[in-house]
Amino acid sequence: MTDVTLSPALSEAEARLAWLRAARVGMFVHWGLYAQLGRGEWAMNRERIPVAEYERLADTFTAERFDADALAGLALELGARYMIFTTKHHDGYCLFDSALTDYTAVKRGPKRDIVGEVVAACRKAGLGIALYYTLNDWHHRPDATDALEDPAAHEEFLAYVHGQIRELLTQYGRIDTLWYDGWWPFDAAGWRAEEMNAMARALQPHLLFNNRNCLAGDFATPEQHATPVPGRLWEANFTLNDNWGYCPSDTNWKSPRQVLDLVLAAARGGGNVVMNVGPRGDGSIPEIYHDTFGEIGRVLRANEPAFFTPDLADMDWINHGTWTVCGHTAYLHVTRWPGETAVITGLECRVQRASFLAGGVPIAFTQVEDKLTLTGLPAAAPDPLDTVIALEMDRPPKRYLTGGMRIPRVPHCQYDPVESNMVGMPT
Ligand code: H79
Repeated sequence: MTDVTLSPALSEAEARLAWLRAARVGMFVHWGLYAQLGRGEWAMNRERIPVAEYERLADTFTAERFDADALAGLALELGARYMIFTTKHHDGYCLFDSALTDYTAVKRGPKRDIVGEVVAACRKAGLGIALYYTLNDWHHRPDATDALEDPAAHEEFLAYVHGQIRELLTQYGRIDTLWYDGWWPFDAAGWRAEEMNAMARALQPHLLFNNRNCLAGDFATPEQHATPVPGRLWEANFTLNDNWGYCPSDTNWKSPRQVLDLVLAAARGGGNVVMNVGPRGDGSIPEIYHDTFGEIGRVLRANEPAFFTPDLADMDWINHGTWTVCGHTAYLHVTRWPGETAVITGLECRVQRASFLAGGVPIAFTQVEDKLTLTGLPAAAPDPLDTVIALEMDRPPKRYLTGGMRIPRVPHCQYDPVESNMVGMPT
């Protein structure tokens, strides 16, 4: 049998992917003409705004308060290691300089190369750079499906899309990731996606691709959910409210606790999480992003090893929160502070040392068989969002799946997840 881990092609792909695997957190930015309408990034489509009418938004798009350095600063506040920026969303307006259209921020509107500014700011801040580029385009080809019956139109559209990808990868120096979106009018053959990726990688050999041009790419992109994809790097992307583009009526903001839970889900399951920011039409950033992202970044910075873990964590059923795992250490993320005593049961490993990760102060404990009791803890949570306790074990941390109520001598059903109806469950 061939050992695939030794295949040079695979190790080359893994080497390319290493920085993204280690990054854990990214920040998405959705900004374009739609931000002026303030009804999300799909307004043109959902409201059937005619192209000629929508286009006029380019003339009032001044970017007066758009500051790429402020955006990069926000990413650092979040603890993000990279930024994904919308160079063009489905509305077709390009925030980069393109020789293939006049519908760009350089020629119409602010008369600035916004993508150039963002790339420079990310580079200065030490952030990885991912360029979001939608293939579908409601401006250039409002109904792309008609191209399927018109080979010449299809060719013209593909030349436009491939040509713009070439521009993005030649005009701004090193780009780390190409983040496709808007694949649905065509399949991989319809986009000539193999050729697209080959051209892109020839231009920038280290470049990573997502999976949204109908090819597998280097990583999966679950949208608005953090479902691990076994055996692959996955990067889950989320809005902070329910819209990617600016939408002031949408006040369904996630709390810092909810965002932290997403980061923890990623850290437990070998994935990344990307949080979106939707600046206002003038480019300014609503304060709530600073407030929420700042809380997350504070916790990440204080507990780095507990979030940048390479190992998958097992069963998540701990009274006081959850854990992440690195080698023989379990990082107990206490998100529900129990007071002076904390109990964890079901351990199939022995604790050798317990301490607060931030500051390193040791914690007294006893362990009887599977049951660990931490004592002498402060009455109130040192950090109410997440206090991390490092538990150093004698082997890789493992818990029994039923949470340690008992170690059964006979097989029985697992309690998580409970089926909606109990049909098929062992009795
Ligand atoms: O940029 C953000 C969204 O605007 C974009 N991806 C994130 C990062 C996105 N665009 N579309 N989608 C996500 C999924 C939309 C799918 C559907 Fe449809 C829209 C299903 C039904 C309407 C398009 C048209 C696909 C099928 C029919």
